[in-house]
Amino acid sequence: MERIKIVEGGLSARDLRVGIVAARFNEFVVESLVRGAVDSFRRHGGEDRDVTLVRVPGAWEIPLAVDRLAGAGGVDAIVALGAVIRGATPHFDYVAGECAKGMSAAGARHGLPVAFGVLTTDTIEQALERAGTKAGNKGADAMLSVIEMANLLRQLEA
Ligand code: INI
Repeated sequence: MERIKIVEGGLSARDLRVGIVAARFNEFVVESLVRGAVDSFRRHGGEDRDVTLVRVPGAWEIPLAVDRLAGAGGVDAIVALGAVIRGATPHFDYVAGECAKGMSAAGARHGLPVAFGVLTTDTIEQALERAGTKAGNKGADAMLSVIEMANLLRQLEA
């Protein structure tokens, strides 16, 4: 193992520029995710002036905004935040599925780390648990994953 070259990204947000694309739908939940993501960025050494927050109506609209933001070239990584909560109709499956597929395609198209911080839950309670209560804050987790990935990509380019 000593001879294996290990490449991994660190968790310092110093000198990183990040975009946050956040849905307004289920705003009560999503705002907690946004707060968690920003807090995580600051705690890891990031500066507020290096954060661009883009708001969109709902999770369905996230991929297009991620694509444009990534294409504009001003950020090193993007965190997508939303909450899709299952209702009585199949609407959930379309919104959650297209949101996930679209944002992963946008990340791949532009070679940029994009974190999937979109909650997909059966109930509002499950969403709240993941937005800063019992099960942590998935916005903070998503931010950590893009910090690591952005640093990893820098190392792989060097
Ligand atoms: N958008 C969400 O972000 N979460 C949801 O739970 C949701 N539900 O359940 O309908 C939702 N719908 C709106 C959708 O994202 C679009 O904004 C809308 O369809 C207009 O294009």
